Amino acid sequence: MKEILSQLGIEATNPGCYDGEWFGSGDELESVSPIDGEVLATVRLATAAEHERVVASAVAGFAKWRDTPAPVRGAVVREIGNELREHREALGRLVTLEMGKIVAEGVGEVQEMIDICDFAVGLSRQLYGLTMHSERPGHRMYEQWHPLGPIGVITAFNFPVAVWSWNAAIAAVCGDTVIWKPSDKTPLTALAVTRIAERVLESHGLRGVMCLSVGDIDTVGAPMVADPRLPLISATGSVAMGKQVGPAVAARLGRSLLELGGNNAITVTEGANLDLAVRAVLFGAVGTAGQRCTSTRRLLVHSAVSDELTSRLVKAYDQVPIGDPLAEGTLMGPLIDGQAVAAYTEAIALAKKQGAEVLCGGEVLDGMPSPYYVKPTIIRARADMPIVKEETFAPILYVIEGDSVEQLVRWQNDVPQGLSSAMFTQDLGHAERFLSHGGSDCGIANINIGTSGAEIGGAFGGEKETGGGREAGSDAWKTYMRRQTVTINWSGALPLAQGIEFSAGD
Ligand code: UN1
Repeated sequence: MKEILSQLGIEATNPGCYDGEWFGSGDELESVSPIDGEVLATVRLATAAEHERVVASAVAGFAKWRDTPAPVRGAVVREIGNELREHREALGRLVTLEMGKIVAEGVGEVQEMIDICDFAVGLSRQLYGLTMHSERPGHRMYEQWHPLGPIGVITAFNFPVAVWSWNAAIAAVCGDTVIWKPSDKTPLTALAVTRIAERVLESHGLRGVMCLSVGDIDTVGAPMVADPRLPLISATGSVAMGKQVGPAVAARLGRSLLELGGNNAITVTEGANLDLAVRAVLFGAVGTAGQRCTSTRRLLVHSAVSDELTSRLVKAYDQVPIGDPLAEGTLMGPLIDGQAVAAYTEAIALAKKQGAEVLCGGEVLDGMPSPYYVKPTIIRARADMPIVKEETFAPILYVIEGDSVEQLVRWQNDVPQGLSSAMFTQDLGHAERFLSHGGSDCGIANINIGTSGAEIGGAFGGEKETGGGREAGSDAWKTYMRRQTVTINWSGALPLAQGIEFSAGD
């Protein structure tokens, strides 16, 4: 543990702010590993004045960064990607230490960072605008994309490093500077990432481009959200958090990019390949201990295959190795903290009260190095039970049986969230219906692939209470830029659009 921390430049006590220099003199925040409850290190939080200094640096940094050519910005991001390659294993293990996901997933998360850096480097030469044909003679129209400004990035504990990179790598090539407020449950991974970026930024003499402000809601979160100098706030977390951030940013007519909760379902039709379905459900529902926003929370299964699929899943669940996420072979580590364990237990109790039946799991494990290890749980439920409409950030899977694919897809959509969805089927008609306008209402819809583990090349995000934001690939970059429509008149006359005549005198 000590070795990983020192390799990544983490000391016993660390300043929580970075703007080109490190500082931080506020309260001390302990980072506790969910693996064994040990304190890994502490961080001195930003005071109000220190947060203000970070914002001022990001504002000043923006004025220079926006004038750096985009491909040159891309070259800086390439170097950050290369630094991440160097530190892939160590950073992945720190993610495991601080967050509790297994090493394969910790390292996989760092791989997502590397991937988005590669994507951003290419993007830096492709920030294309359209040209339009003007209705007026001797006029040219086009649109161009300008950097937007310093942006605020609020991230959650469950993807403590990748979500920053989806925002920061894209923002950087777009010419924006970033202020990062990480989750107070995972500050060390944020420090480690910032130290990695620092080496590159410093070698180019760049200040205020990728900044960090670790602090609480009152000192950092709320001021950031209310700050008119930050034209975009990108926030990942719970629906409850989004319902605070969204209206607060809107109140100043700012732009927000929200990535909130999911209540993702896998629908399995008659004749589906159940071997694939079992593996996808297992990864989606048990992977990351059910703490992805894309985790599979509902299994909507056709009655013709329900018994077989359920019994195969129960068998697979019983064989999941639960324990130290750093150890090879472990598939499920601990939940993040006691609050998460309480949410797990409460959801199961509520489900039982609503008439659901626990098929396996449902218990907190005794005798583990911390009280945060639980059993992955399968619950037979009905679509009309209120509990199945809620996102509980834990490895709980509700199995709901139905008699027609139409009914299953209706149930899939009948929840407040709309992030990820999947159908397992060999029937082209069912697959196409699922992907049609009246099919899945989610931001992500997969066929014969589970709900989690999306690639960075697509735009990531979802609808309804998931918040509507899109980040990472495709044209998600447009949210990070300011679109400008340009019309140039080289005709020597002044014809008005829509054929309006408006002249006086001559
Ligand atoms: C999240 O849980 O906040 O698709 C993000 C996935 C990952 C990202 C999850 N690429 O599961």
